[in-house]
Formats: sequence, structure tokens, C-alpha cells
Amino acid sequence: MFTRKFFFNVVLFVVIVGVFSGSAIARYINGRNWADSVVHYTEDIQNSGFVPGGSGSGAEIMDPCTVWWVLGPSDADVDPNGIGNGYAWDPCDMDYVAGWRFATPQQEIVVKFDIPLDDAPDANAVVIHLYCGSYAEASVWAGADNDPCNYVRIGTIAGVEDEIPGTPGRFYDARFNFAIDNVRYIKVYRETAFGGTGMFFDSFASADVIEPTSRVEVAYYGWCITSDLNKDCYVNLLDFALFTTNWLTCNNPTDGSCDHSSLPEPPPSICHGLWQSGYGIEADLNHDCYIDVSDLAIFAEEWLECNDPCNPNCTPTW
Ligand SMILES: [Ca+2]
Ligand SMILES: [Ca+2]
Ligand SMILES: [Ca+2]
Ligand SMILES: [Ca+2]
Repeated sequence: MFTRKFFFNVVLFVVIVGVFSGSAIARYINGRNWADSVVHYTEDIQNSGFVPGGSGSGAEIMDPCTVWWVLGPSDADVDPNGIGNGYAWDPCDMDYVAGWRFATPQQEIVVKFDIPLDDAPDANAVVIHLYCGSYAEASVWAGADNDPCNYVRIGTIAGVEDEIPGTPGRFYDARFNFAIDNVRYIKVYRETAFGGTGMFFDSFASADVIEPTSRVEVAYYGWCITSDLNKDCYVNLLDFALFTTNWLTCNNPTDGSCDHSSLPEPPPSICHGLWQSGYGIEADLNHDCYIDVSDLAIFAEEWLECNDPCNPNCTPTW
């Protein structure tokens, strides 16, 4: 019989291998399981086209390079201090959402979680972060596989006039539960298509924030200190050795002089999208897709920090 601890150790091994390989891996980030890939979207799925001070008329249609708009942690409402205010159209907010607008019916998007979503009966299993118009409505479906016949409807998202959801740009967490094992696929399907039914999705994630109780869980649930590259809850020489192996490398998808061999084909459109899709190099501590003195400064700042849950001298990051 495999124990839970054995399972976590296997996963930790996979996580550590991921540090070296640079390939996308299933992962929790800060205790939540975020969607890892988009497996299907209809032809009019697009971002909102919002530009600060503009009207939102310049939307881009989603393509394989921009599926990251709905992957990874919520990122469409983040001010320079990393705190959102629930509104997507501030001057500092980026248009990292995808959905539908105008009167184009029968639109849908399906995201996949590499790690199945928990079906705990009393918990909210999945959270969809979105904004929508007053008359918007979408059905939400869950599946253990991506067979259209096997999807189970788990609820509806609907806008309400003068409320949230229902106010464009005002984010809302739509929460759903289900009694299905091993759900990896979540689908949203457009049910209304006329004026005021636009709907844009920022992220899809497990609802619960899982706090770690062991070093292995710190790594598994994505709570490691940025510079803790070997994910053992301590920032020390072992991490510095890993850091130096990547020194002065880069993987910025928009820079032809960088090494793109570990990126998917086609690659995410920008560096941020690469991180949202799970293809960042861990030693790129500031997530700008270059490993240089800016990262070294972060490493120096975190030198000898620790977040081992079993060591009272360490500081938890959760
Ligand atoms: Ca905002
Ligand atoms: Ca997003
Ligand atoms: Ca370490
Ligand atoms: Ca960097």
C-alpha cells in the first residue's frame, strides 16, 4: 500500500526534476491548483480588448500562443504592489482574460487540470474568476475526461443588472461543487448571445487554499521561497549551485537570441504567458525570462531564509 508520504515524495522528485528540465509540470501555486492547459476553444474566444481609457473594441482572438490568458494564477487585476481591487480596467491592469462578446452563440472554452480537482463533498471544488454583462449566462460542466458525452453540468454563471456579476470589468468568483471523481476538465458554454452578454474569464482554480504541514507539502503545494530552487525549505548553497547552472541564460519567447528549446510549439506569446503556462526557468526569480543580476539581487535578499513548517526558527510563507 503506498502511503500519502510516499506519494508526496514521488511528486517532490518530479517537481525537482522539473527544475532541471524546464518543461511544464502539473503544479499547485500558493496552495491552489490552477488550470494547466486549454484543450478546446471555439473560434470567437477572445480577450476583452480593454485598453486603459479606451472602450474595449480592439480585442484579439485567442490562438495557441495566447491560451495562457486563462491559465495559471489570476493576473488581470494586479496593481504594481501585487494586490487587486476587483476591477479589471484600471490603467495598471492587463487584458489577460478570454471569453466572448458580441452576438456570437455557441462559444465554449475547456481547460484542463493536470492534477485532478478535489471532489470533497462539503467544499467548493472549483472557482472561476470572471466578469460579465448583466444578461450574460454560461453553463459550467465538469469531466473526468474530455469526452463530450461524459461532461456533467455543475451549475450556471449569470449576470444580474447592477450587481456583481453583471457589471463589466467587476470581477466575481463563481464557485461550484460536484460529486465526480478525478475531475480534470472544466468547460464553460455560452447560453445567451445578445447585447450585455459578454463574459470574460481570468482564471480557473481549486477553491481551497491548502497550507502545508511538512517540507514535502511546502514543495508540492507551491509555497517555496522563490530562491529555494531545490525546494527543501532552506535557501543556501545548494540552491546557489542550481542558480549558477542557469546563469546568463534566457528563454524570453520574443527574444530570438534566447534558447527556446524547452518551450512548447508554438510558444506562449510573451514572457509572462510562458510563466502562466508553467514553462518558466525556476532560477529566473523575477520572472522576466532572463537570469542575471536582477535575480541575483533577489537571491541575496532571501539568502538563509527558511519556511520549514517543522522548524520554529523559520517563517511560514502561507
Ligand atoms: Ca484593478
Ligand atoms: Ca488570466
Ligand atoms: Ca533549498
Ligand atoms: Ca530574471
